[in-house]
Amino acid sequence: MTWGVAQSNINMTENLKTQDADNLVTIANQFTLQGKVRGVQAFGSGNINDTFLVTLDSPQEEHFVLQRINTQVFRQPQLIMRNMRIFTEHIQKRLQYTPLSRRWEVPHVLLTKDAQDNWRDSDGSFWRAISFIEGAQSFDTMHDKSHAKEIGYALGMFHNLISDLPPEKLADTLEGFHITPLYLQHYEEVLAKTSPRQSPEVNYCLQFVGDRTIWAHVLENAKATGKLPLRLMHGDPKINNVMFDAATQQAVSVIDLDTVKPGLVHYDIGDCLRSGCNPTGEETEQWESVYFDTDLCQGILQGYLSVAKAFLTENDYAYIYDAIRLIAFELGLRFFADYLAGNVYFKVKHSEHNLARALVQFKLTESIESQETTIRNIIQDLR
Ligand code: GN1
Ligand code: MG
Repeated sequence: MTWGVAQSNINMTENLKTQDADNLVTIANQFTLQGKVRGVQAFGSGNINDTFLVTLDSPQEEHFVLQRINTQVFRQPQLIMRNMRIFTEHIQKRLQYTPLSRRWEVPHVLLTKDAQDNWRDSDGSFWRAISFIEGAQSFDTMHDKSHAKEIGYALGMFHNLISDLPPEKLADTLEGFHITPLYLQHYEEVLAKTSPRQSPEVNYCLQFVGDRTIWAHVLENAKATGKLPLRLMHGDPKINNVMFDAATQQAVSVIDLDTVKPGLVHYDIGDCLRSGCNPTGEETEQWESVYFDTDLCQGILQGYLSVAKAFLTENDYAYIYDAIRLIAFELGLRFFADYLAGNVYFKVKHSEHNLARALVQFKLTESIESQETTIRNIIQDLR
């Protein structure tokens, strides 16, 4: 799946029951300040929130993105909106004073007719609207090395543009997010309450996690001992959250900004690489053929460092390999724990979906581990 209207075959309100579609139009209308809503369609492939693309008949604004925030996950959705307004305004100002020589866009929050940044429907659902990056699209898997460099550039540019905003200006919108020891603790609690159906796949996962519990503290230890500083991060810079200009094929935006908050840039570097260097994609069912492509890794890091070198320290480089390995492992652990818990966090299409996703990430972790020297050399050569 891709984000971007250029590629999608828009059949207005397709897949939505008539009543839902009417409701969605009513909700979209709250955020429509000019023109009329022509249609609302399900959009994207997010695992947490529900996302829709609204099409307007206004020449000034053709589309916007409408989302229902999953408040089981984001308990204080108003903090997301506050954060988003703070950092998007910060970036806009920076770009105004020091314009870039190429296209770069930052999605912005759209207000309701009452100038609010969210709207609660009669069920209490939390709705918000974000501007749409027109003439752009995203991809679930990497095409080639130049695509990889652009992905890296986009993450570096995103980090660069928020690097002078003090981390404490933003709230923690999702406590424990990317704190691997807390995911381990949760996993152990879930395990204590369940007796998973035995299978070679489940046993593989149990063993895989068990063998890595001590090492899994690596980034949190580095944070606690001051080796890695708290900075602002994106939180979810996976490959399909980078938008590409449909004509130039250059990266033009990083979207999905709900988890921009204080953290480690290493979580982002790890997440970007674990998603970008897995040529089969994270939803593949062929988990046995999953591998980590070091050529794409070189491309992403080259693109990233072309923008991020300015703010990285010696220690930052020293932990990049661990970050790549850890975030792949951590996502596998999160999927596996959710499978054991009965699929309560990530949306699933079938009951074994999270197990399949966990196997993909663990296989990827194995591939990263088996290429440690190559990956460390790539990092060393780019410094
Ligand atoms: C979730 O909802 P989505 O797809 O943007 C998750 C990320 C995972 C990702 C894996 C808040 O993101 O951490 O990396 O799934 N987001 C949250 O695809 O947990
Ligand atoms: Mg996300």
